Amino acid sequence: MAFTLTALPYAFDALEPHIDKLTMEIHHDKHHQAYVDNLNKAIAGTEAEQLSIEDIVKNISKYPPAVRNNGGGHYNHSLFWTILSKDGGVPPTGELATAIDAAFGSFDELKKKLQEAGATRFGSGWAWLSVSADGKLQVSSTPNQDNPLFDIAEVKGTPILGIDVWEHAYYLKYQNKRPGYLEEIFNVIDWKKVAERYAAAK
Ligand code: MN3
Repeated sequence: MAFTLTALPYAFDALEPHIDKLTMEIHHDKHHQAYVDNLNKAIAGTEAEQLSIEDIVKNISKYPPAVRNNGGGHYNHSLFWTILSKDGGVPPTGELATAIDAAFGSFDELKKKLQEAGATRFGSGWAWLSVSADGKLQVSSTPNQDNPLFDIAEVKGTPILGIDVWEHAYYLKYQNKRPGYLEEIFNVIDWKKVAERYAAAK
């Protein structure tokens, strides 16, 4: 069973002006599609064809680099699209807000840590908010298309928010100004979706 690319849950221009339409089109239709296609090629004829993407990335050390790069790419982008929304930008409430305050002191501190994780990731990668095995919130970053579910991740956990800091995620609008992108994206992060993922993960 081959993996397929799911349509974006909103229009390409839904996140304007914070994330521009052309970036969303190329990012979803070209970059994510390529991860899906190359993942399918990499696992063709192997047992991995029967597995979910979660089961593949959780045991990523068993697989060759093409599965690591493209399986990670497929998982990460599938998560990324769902935690963005034109109605985003409203800080979390309820259980997630309480957990953020307990772990980081305040929402603003969490935001600062995520921006720092994204800004200091050299080259391409992701900034993450994840839930550890013992239920704690943690911020980390990974190179390339790695993620906290990987059995070889430095900081392991269940990702509930991922911020793509590859240049393809922001270069058309922000050029070399990654910190500008990392400020603006907070206007479209859907913390209700992150809270749903938190409730399921902890
Ligand atoms: Mn990307």
